[in-house]
Amino acid sequence: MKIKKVVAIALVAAAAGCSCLFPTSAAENSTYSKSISVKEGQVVTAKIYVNVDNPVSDDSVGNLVSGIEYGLLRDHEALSFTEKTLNASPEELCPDLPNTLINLHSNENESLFSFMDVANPKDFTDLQLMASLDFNAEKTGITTLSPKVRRASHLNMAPDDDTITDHTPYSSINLEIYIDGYMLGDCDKNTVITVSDAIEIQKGIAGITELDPLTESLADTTGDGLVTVADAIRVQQYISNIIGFI
Ligand SMILES: [Ca+2]
Ligand SMILES: [Ca+2]
Repeated sequence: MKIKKVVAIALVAAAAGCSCLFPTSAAENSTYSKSISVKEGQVVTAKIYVNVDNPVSDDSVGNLVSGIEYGLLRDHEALSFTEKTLNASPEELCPDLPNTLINLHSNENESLFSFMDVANPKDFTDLQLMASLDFNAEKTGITTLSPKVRRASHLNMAPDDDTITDHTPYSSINLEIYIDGYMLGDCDKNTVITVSDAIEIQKGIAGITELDPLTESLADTTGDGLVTVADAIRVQQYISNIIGFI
């Protein structure tokens, strides 16, 4: 009932014309997976980013998205929520989203978020920070975080059409990982990723420097439990904008 009412109000100002076009192509990564190697006692921060490309050519809708459901899958025996994250408000967990409109449901391994604001749809063309979550590493080893967009949608604005058009195939989701406050790959811990981080990794591989446990975790950008040249290459790819996330 609430959705229909909002649409009725919106229709007064909306341009006429059908907006109920169907997607014709799809982005590839509405699911994503990232492995990291952590040591017991480290704090892992996972920042979830989502964007939704413009799937609709009708200007009356544009790229405004009214709702997104997204989740993060993890092994709860390896990564447990910190007290800070457990006690955080939705506004603190999802600082870039319109307030009061986020629901968070969590079971053992999955946290599911839903953002819905039919009255104030939001442009998700650029990456948006959807949540920042802190975890305690409960054991040493490789663990995997898998975020997923379950649904991204807008309300159609055409007369007699208050259905929801699915944008999910056009959405992409990514993770930015921090360990003990340092971004994955930031091996010299100066809060920026530069070529000197790749050099630190290469020095470690060559035995010129010994990597301490935190640096070892930060250096393993591929998340396979080993520090190799592939990790340095990943840092260089990030610096060169070949990849958007380490
Ligand atoms: Ca750095
Ligand atoms: Ca590695």
